[in-house]
Amino acid sequence: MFVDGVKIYVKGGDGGDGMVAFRREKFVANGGPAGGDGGKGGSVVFEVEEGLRTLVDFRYKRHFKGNPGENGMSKGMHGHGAPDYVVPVPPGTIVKDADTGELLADLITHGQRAVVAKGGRAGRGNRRFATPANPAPEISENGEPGQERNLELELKVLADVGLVGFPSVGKSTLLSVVTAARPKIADYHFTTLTPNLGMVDTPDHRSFAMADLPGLIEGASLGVGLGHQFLKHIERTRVIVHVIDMAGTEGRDPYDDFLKINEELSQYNYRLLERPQIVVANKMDMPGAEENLVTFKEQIEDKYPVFAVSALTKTGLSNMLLEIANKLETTEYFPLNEEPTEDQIVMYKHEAEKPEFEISRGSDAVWVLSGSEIERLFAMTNFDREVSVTRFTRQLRSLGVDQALRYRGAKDGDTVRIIEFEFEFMD
Ligand SMILES: Nc1nc2c(ncn2[C@@H]2O[C@H](COP(=O)(O)OP(=O)(O)OP(=O)(O)O)[C@@H](O)[C@H]2O)c(=O)[nH]1
Ligand SMILES: [Mg+2]
Repeated sequence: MFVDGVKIYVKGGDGGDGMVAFRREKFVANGGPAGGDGGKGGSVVFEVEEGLRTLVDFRYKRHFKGNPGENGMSKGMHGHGAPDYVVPVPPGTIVKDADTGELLADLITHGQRAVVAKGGRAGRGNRRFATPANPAPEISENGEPGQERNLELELKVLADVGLVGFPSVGKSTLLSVVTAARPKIADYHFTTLTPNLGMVDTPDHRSFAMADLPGLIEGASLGVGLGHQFLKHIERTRVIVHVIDMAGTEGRDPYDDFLKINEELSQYNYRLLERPQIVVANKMDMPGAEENLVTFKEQIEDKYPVFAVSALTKTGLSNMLLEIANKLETTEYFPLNEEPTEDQIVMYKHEAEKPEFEISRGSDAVWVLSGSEIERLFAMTNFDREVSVTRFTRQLRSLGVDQALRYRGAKDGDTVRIIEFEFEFMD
């Protein structure tokens, strides 16, 4: 688990002021009160958007103010209330009052909402203050100021993928080249003492959280090295990425490494071996690695997919990431027996950009495209005219949508949906 935290300021919109006004009619000496009420101020509301994975947007924008309600008007007209200011947050966002520490909301499921700063109530116009004793009051109310608060947002996410392997095989290096995380990298054992977490964005725009777990050694299940502490982290990940130094830099045999680590995993919890495992043959840039890989593949037979990469020269990474994302899509979450402890929480700063679009599968097996850029283009297209439809499909292609759909397995004739518009996928 990692925590991403930010502090922000929120303020609900002020309520609109009520008005003091009187009717002016011909031949009526003293018209009655006619000042309308103000409108209510807009609240600041957080809403879970499941496509979001980080709080990175809040690093750039830290002030959120609801719009004020309109003031009341003469002739008894009320001011309009301001709409709520809805701010999307990722699932797993915990909202606390930064000054009191009070927990305000724990936002988990898509669409879940929390009002974090209430808009002010509207002020009443003088019409509301008329009584038999005072039929022409000159008073009105001002709108209530919106609620104001400093908030602390935290995001708690579990790693989807854990990198396991002997010390110094390049787990942290690998994490550093596929995410924005900057873990410590060095040529001595146990460089990593607590897991670092990064967000991966695959070439076809899927994302998942990856952790570089501390190195395992023989006997870890008995507590040797950093032992149990580390195996506990692995229990929390859905897919195991087993990193192997294919060059045998430290004189060990790669296949022997593979067996030993898996033995430790199964000693700790035999069910860990039921988890999908992807083997990453790292350090392929080193002499001897190619020959070792040939032997290794014969030994491992076809039991696990093997990806030959070099974290150092950044080769072979795309296919590896696509396979991990595929495995994640077909793997359930594993129930945890206990709450994570403090030592499993590490800070993580992520500056990656949001993908331009996302592809998901609707319950009716239709491919669903979403994302602000696609939705903007969609909104600007007049679907009554064929030329503009053609232009739209061209725009999608240039965003890489066609290619990504094909990657995900879309076939000619499949239905693709954007908002409520559906079309047929064709190469
Ligand atoms: N030649 C080569 N060296 C690599 C590669 N990947 C990592 N290294 C080097 O291997 C050493 C160990 O890398 P780390 O990423 O710290 O290894 P680790 O698996 O995280 O190690 P621990 O945290 O100690 O378990 C460093 O000196 C890296 O520069 C690679 O693909 N090729
Ligand atoms: Mg490391």
